[in-house]
Amino acid sequence: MKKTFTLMRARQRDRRHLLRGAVAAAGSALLAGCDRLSRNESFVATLKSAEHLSRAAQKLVAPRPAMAQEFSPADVAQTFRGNGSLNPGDADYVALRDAGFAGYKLAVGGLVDKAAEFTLDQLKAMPARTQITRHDCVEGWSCIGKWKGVQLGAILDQVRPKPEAKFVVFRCFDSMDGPSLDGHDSRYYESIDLDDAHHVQTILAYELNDKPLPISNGAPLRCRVERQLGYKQAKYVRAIELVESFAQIRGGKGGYWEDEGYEWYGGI
Ligand SMILES: Nc1nc2c(c(=O)[nH]1)N[C@H]1C(S)=C(S)[C@@H](COP(=O)(O)O)O[C@H]1N2
Ligand SMILES: [Mo]
Repeated sequence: MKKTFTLMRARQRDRRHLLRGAVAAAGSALLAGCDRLSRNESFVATLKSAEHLSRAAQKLVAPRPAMAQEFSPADVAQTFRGNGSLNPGDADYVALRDAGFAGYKLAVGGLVDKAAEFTLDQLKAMPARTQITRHDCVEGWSCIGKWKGVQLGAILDQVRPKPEAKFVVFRCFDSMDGPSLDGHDSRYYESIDLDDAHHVQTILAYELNDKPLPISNGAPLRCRVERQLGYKQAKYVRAIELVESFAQIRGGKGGYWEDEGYEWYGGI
């Protein structure tokens, strides 16, 4: 048992090394833009293999309180690429968007002592965190952006999750099969555990590169959970729900892409 454990740890260390090596080899100049890294095949391959690092493995190689790397303003890409939904056509979203998101409210509920709603102004009045980080999409591209938002932990402190709450589920506006006429729910959703929810770099961002979050990047509010891959970064967040398990939600795997076969823990 001990031997297997050590071997496993050594392999995981190698993998992390590979990933770090590929990033270092790409050089910080190359990191400044999107797409450029995707031309580096070994980087893409290691990125894809990183998706399979289990949560336990990631905990071994880097304890979760560890910070994701933060970059300098010079590293920020001119334009942050958009991916997945870029402008939801769902009626409730369109109505909010057309009113400049003035009527937006983030609903936070589920297994909490004190369910609450937050307007954008209320969220912006809370202490803000700004961070320059690299977004890594499994499709093989990366992009560095400067995000500003409120820590998810601060919101949780206000609603007070019940002891049995284990996960935070993000409910998004955008239907992945297009707006539904028959009640079929294909809206994007995601989930993270409470460790990641309380991580200092886990924020609900309302600004990207010193401007209001663009629609293509998830306006008015999107999650940044910096130690995980792109698909975990829920855009167009409509509501947050504290749950004990996500087995009863949709496909039961904890997220739109997870239901399609992606790993629930998209660690990098
Ligand atoms: N609501 C929602 N969130 C989403 C997606 C989406 O289609 N809808 N795509 C995910 C994927 S795969 C990526 S890579 C990032 C893209 O974020 P960006 O558009 O800001 O680049 O958002 C993630 N979050
Ligand atoms: Mo992605």
